[in-house]
Amino acid sequence: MSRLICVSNRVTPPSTKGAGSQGGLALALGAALRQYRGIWLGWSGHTTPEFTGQLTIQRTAGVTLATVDLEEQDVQEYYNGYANMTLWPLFHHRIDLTAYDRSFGSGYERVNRRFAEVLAPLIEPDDLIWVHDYHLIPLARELRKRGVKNPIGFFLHIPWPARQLLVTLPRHRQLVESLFEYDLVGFHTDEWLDAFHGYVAKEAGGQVLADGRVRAFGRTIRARAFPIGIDAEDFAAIAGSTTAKRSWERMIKSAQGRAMIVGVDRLDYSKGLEERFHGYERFLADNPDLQKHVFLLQIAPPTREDVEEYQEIRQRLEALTGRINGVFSDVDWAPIRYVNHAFRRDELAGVYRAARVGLVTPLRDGMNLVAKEYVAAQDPEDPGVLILSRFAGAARQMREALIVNPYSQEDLSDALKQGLAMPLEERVARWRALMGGVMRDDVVAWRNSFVDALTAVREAPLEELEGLAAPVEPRSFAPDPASAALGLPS
Ligand code: GDG
Repeated sequence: MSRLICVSNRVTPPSTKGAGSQGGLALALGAALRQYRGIWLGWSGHTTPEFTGQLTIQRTAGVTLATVDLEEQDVQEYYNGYANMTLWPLFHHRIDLTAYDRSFGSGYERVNRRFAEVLAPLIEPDDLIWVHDYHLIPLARELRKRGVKNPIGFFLHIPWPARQLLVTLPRHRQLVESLFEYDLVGFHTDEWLDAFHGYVAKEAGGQVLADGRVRAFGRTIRARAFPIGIDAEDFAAIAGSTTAKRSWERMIKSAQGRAMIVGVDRLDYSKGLEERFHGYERFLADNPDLQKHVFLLQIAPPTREDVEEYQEIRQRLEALTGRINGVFSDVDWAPIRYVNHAFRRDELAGVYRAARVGLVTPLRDGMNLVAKEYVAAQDPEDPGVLILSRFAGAARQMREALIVNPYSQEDLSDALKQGLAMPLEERVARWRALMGGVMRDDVVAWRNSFVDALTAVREAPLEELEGLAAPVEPRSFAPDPASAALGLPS
């Protein structure tokens, strides 16, 4: 078996089970790499006055974690800047929040060079290299410049944007061109893949071939959808732990017979929290008889607190929670419990299990792992109902959820009413179908399918395949529903 070298902005030791809101990527990758031989490289989270490229090495369960410190300016320009103020909002279709500063772009390039500088000497001829997420798109180009010939794959954990929005990015061509230094590029869903194809065919003048290859900028790569899953077995085990049971009991006791609706999200504007609260408010107003029989528990640990938009959304949510609670509360009941800190994973599992409804309503989300965790934590005899935004990648797989348009308060209100009233038989039938998918398409299946596809690159280099497949032109591109929601032409 080849050694697998993973690179992502941050790394998390695979055994981490406790509190934290590291986010989906770090958790999933930690699980994917458990019991795997390889190296996982990333930023340490610390700064140093001057970049030295000195690696801190930690060995755990077969995986070598290698971390490097960055300079303060790197963190400002690459992480807070280009990654979180440019690419994140743009790829989530929030061009109103996107910063287009040149200094961010040059910091991003510099840090990608720095990652390549420290990584290149570690690479052995048989290694497979797997780069993760929008922080590191140009990394393969920098590695190729340093003579690395190994298969290199890239996985994007967030959506690929509609080309009409991507072109607002200065140097968008260079960014996409650098993706063509990879051998394999993966997305969560066909929808994000279609959007990528759209850019390639219509903006870059490239070709999308019938067998999954994509040709542009004088290079041919493979691009495919690899839907990520959770570590379902592990999560089910966590859900059965003593801590999870205690947390479940605590929730049931404090609910006092009321039905709990739960939301768990990093505090991020892409997660649709304000729209969710407005939808819930609408539900309360539409259903006065149900008001005191329900409550919403929203867990929203803050992230990226150095970025202004994240401070602002926190303030807005606090104000909104205060207003809704002020209007609807009684002396013995408040409609929203809003919690701003992270829980341990096992506690979270107990909270999910105690909730009659899991409310997952992002405005745009690569996949969304909370939806899958909610399902995995349910009691098979008395499962809750998942309400899921159609704009989460997960909606492509989790068809048995109640699928909603999170922009519509009425849609949310109707789905809450339907979910809370759903008979046991229907809840069980929907849950069984959802749980089958969560167990089958788990994080190990995701890792295996990506690594197999990357291994195949070595076995059948792309040059040898040249000319085997005819271009599929013109390709019909499925309209991106999020673009449609924004009124964009498809
Ligand atoms: C990115 C993409 C894609 C949340 N609060 C707590 C906590 N969490 C954990 C959840 C879940 C994770 O954070 C969030 O994962 P998501 O997938 O929902 O979202 P992102 O962080 O935005 O992840 C996303 C993912 O990458 C993987 O590719 O699905 O679309 O945006 O695991 O449980 N964990 C703990 N306490 C909390 O309070 N312990």
